[in-house]
Amino acid sequence: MKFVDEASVSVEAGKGGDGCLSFRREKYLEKGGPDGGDGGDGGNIYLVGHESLNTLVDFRFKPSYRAEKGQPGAGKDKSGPKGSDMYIRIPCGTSVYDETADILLGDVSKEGEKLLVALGGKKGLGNTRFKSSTNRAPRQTTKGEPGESRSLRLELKLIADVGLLGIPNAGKSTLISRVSAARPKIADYPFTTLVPNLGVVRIDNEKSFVMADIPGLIGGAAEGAGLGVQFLKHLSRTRLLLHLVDLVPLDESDPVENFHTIEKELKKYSEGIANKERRIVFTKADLLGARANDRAKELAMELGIEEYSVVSTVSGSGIQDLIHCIDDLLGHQKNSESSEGIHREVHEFSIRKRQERKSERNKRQRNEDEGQPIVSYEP
Ligand SMILES: Nc1nc2c(ncn2[C@@H]2O[C@H](COP(=O)(O)OP(=O)(O)OP(=O)(O)O)[C@@H](O)[C@H]2O)c(=O)[nH]1
Ligand SMILES: [Mg+2]
Repeated sequence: MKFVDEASVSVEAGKGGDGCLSFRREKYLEKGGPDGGDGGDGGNIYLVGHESLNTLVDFRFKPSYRAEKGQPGAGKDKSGPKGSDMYIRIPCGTSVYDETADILLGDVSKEGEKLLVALGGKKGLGNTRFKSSTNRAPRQTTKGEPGESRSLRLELKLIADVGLLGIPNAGKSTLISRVSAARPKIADYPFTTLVPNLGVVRIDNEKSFVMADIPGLIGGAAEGAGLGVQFLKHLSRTRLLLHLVDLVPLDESDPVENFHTIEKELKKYSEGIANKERRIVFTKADLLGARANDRAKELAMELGIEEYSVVSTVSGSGIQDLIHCIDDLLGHQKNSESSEGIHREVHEFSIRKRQERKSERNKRQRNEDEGQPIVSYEP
């Protein structure tokens, strides 16, 4: 399942209506006073949260929006009607950024929550407004102001209860395909998964949870190595992380080292995510047969952990136990962490990274302009 989770949208609020220049004309009244009405304000643009939506894909087909303009004023002191406000529906959980200024305008997280993204232009004033004791026949009016226009970037973080973590090839996609209807690509080479996958795991008729499979992480992921960092943000709203550790890595790497690599990246990326509750899941037990449990115990001791699961997605061993364990952990967990804080942290991290990349690009550009070789450049 391809999940579109970023979209660029341009919005332009309505222009304000112009003020009117008019004088009263009545029978027996040759020179009536001014009676030009004001224009109407331009329409605003709001984004509104809708629970029934879960993708930003529609914005790929309609990326620009314009609200109605205010109507001009008229004689007889008639004001022009205001332009109607425009409400654009977006999925709950969308973060809205001003793309040019690179600032977060807000998060829309609940059904019906509104976020003003473009303010309608102010109305123009009719000449009635300029009447004074010294000027009884003003010809002055003002024009309606243009509406605010912005380029927005929308980001939808996948809302999953459980996130899967692990190095490439750890068996994340195989696990989600075993326990849910998600059918991601599975293969014995690293970085098979390129986009996150979501799957609904059914426990019984009434209970289910959502699991997210993200691309594998490698050392340096927090600095942008591999596919890591752009997908770690998807874990910011999960309640539980499963850290999958391959008992028998294909590349003969050390499972303990692999475990620490991922943990280190999480800490570097966000304390909030690193502090989330984790369950360690040793995978591919079938490859060790009867020795799997002993090996898992050995590794757990080395890692200093007491609670863990051992599974094989090939034989199915340990899978049902794991699902019930997740159910327990989700059930027992109260909203202990402040997800607000985590979001802010993740957001600040992304901005810092973007700024670093931008200044690096500028530096390179300057070097190229000056015909100088780049002395040191770390991607
Ligand atoms: N024998 C055995 N092989 C497994 C098991 N789980 C996964 N595999 C194999 O391990 C390889 C990698 O599995 P994936 O599920 O693609 O791994 P991943 O963690 O999603 O990898 P990336 O998407 O690259 O990060 C595939 O060849 C799977 O068939 C298991 O329980 N037993
Ligand atoms: Mg995968």
